[in-house]
Amino acid sequence: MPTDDLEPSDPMEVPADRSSLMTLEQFVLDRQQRFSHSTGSFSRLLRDLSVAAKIISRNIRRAGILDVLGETGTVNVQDEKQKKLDRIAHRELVRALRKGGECCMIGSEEQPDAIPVNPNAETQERYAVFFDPLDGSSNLESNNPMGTVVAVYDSPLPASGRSLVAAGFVLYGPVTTMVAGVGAPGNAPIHEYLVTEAGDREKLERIRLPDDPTVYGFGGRVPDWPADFTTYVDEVEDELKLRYGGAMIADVSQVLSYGGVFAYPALESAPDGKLRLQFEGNPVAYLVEGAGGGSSDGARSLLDVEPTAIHQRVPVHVGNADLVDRLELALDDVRPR
Ligand code: AHM
Ligand code: MG
Repeated sequence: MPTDDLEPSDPMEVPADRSSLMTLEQFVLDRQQRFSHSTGSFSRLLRDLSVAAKIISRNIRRAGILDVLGETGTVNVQDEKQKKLDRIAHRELVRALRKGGECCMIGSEEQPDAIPVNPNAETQERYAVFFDPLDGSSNLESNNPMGTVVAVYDSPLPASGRSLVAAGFVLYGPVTTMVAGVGAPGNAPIHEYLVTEAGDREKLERIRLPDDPTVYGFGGRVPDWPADFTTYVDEVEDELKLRYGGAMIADVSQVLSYGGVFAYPALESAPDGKLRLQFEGNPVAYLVEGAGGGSSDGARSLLDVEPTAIHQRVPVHVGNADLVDRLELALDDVRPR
């Protein structure tokens, strides 16, 4: 056998056939031509987010050196201790979005109220953008992955998942990737990009959940799970293997790659669960449904949950459609919402 065959290929090498590759900007321009109420705003918006993601990624990678590990001594609106990197990520995203001028309102996990942006500016399209700047930041200490989650609404906040026009997440893992979609909720095509310092963001294949799911990951303490959810877990445990990392974005990314189900369910001690609808439940539902899967609060698609407050919590279940349907059947005891 020629030795060449044993050489690993250089992952940074551009394949000879570039036909399936395009930059993030090209992809968004292509999508928005088919999406009636849009011109160039998505392209600029995603470019701004990508710039912020690179700065956040750089800060995470240099966290030890730059003394940005640890807490700030403040708490956010949920009374959770803020880490320095939570604040840095929030600041960079707000800065990028203000500068870009495509949004009229910003919501953030780290901010109690929505922030109006350039209220007097006259632009054709103005979106409300809601983000969790650093999802899973408790993973910082243990050096596990974290993410940034972004929801772009064509409606004032709090907004329904049905008014999403784009959503995405950035995963700060061994490499930094962005998974994003643009278009009507429910079937927006979802793509993955490599976010590099050199500015290359090449499109990989359109993401579709594998038909044969293999992983599950559920948050919350087991004794705190309601009995009907535990019944569902018993079924799922027989079929799938447990992989739970404690950062929603990393756990959802596993489901997108391998197929399966992620949940942060209703708990006995917290009937609305832990995760937030506007900037966690809705964007991941948009992405997973766009990849051919399903989402549920226990009774309906997360995209159909009525928005009542900007920091409202919601039980989150996303994954292969069949696994989500079976979850809804198992939760026959769901409170009306
Ligand atoms: P955060 O937004 O404050 O980081 O909290 C959300 C995170 C999710 O990423 C993850 O699914 C969940 O909290 C993990 O919680 P737990 O530690 O209870 O498993
Ligand atoms: Mg979060």
